Amino acid sequence: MKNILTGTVIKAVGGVFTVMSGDKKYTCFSPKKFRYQDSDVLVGDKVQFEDLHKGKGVVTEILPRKNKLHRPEIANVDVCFLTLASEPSPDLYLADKVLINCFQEQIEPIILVNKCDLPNNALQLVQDNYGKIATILAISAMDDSVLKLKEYISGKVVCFAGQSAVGKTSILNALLPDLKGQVGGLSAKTGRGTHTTRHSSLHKVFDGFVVDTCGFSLCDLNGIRSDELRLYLDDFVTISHDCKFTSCTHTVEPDCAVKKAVEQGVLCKGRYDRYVEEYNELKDAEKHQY
Ligand SMILES: Nc1nc2c(ncn2[C@@H]2O[C@H](COP(=O)(O)OP(=O)(O)O)[C@@H](O)[C@H]2O)c(=O)[nH]1
Ligand SMILES: [Mg+2]
Ligand SMILES: [Zn+2]
Repeated sequence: MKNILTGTVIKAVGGVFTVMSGDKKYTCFSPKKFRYQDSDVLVGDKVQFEDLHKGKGVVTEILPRKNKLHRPEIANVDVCFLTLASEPSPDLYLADKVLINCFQEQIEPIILVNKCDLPNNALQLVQDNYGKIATILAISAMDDSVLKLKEYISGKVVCFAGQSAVGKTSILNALLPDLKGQVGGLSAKTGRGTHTTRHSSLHKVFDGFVVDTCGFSLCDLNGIRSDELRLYLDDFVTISHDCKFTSCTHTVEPDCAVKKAVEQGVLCKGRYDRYVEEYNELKDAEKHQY
């Protein structure tokens, strides 16, 4: 009788996969057939594997993926910690893009306002802009407020996103003291282990997994058309049921509930203005395509 187990791929180097099942790690190989499909085993994959002996195994099946990020190449991301701080001041255009991509990939965004040990004027700004569409946590990588992240990591696969120098690597190091001990900390430049591998891995934290490389592909808008951008903004979608036209882009149309909400101060004006800018940018790009 074969002993088939289920686990999560936490590391992939040169065709050798580390699979975590319960609290045990297995060194697994994947049969050649997976390599010729576009479905080679990825970090984050939930797989079935045959337990051979002495912690070795062979992958027998890749379970269906919920999503797949390209940079880093990771499957099944559940949560994104979008990290902001008052210094450097928040790039809300970037934050908008990350939130749109999260919505598209079915990733739950949690906004971390980091560096709250310092005087902080970012929290209010972030609440005004995103309070209706994401959970916002005030933290500092320098104290034990990172423990607040426990309930959001537990049982999930979590990646970080956000602009440079907001403290992503510092928070990771606070969550991963073992990793710090093992590899001398993560490089501030790349967010990767300083002398381990070039590949992204999952690290067990609080009964969940954290990706050690920032989710760069969440930072660009790819393949979203101007006329569907509005569908990725949850707060706009809710309000838009009262727009006169169901296809209202909330820009030039009359009787637009979104524009009305902005005038009444119900919807953040900055957020709306950025939407119009992003909408026009996408529209311009589409014009140049044909
Ligand atoms: N005061 C304070 N400084 C922080 C905090 N988190 C990060 N930093 C500092 O901010 C700088 C950038 O941090 P880093 O983790 O490299 O940011 P990353 O580029 O987002 O990975 C470093 O000098 C950190 O020491 C924090 O919570 N409080
Ligand atoms: Mg970093
Ligand atoms: Zn409208």
